[in-house]
Amino acid sequence: MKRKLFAIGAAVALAAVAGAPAASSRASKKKPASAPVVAKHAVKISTMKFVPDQLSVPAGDEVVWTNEDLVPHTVVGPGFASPVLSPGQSFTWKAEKAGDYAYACTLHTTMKGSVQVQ
Ligand SMILES: [Cu+2]
Repeated sequence: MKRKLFAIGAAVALAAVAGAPAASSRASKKKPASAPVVAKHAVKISTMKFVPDQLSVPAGDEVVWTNEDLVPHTVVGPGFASPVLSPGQSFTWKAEKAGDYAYACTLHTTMKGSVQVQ
């Protein structure tokens, strides 16, 4: 009787050992812990317009404006201001705080857009 109990105990111990490598290999298949991936949202500047001119993004994401027009533009809003963007240049803003951010091009004041940060 004592011997039988020992055998059951050994089997449980073996099962535990056998389970350990499987668990660790599963864990090692996970992506390494690193900084959270920041999503980027693209706005193109084309034919004197921001496209899209309205955007809604979660807080923490980035908005990237790229000047695909033939003339320079800027992107200026509350808390952010790009330099003058020549054609082909881009400007990235990290949307850290929730709120509505209306922005414009200071070179062409009819060019307006907004980003809603949630
Ligand atoms: Cu402009």
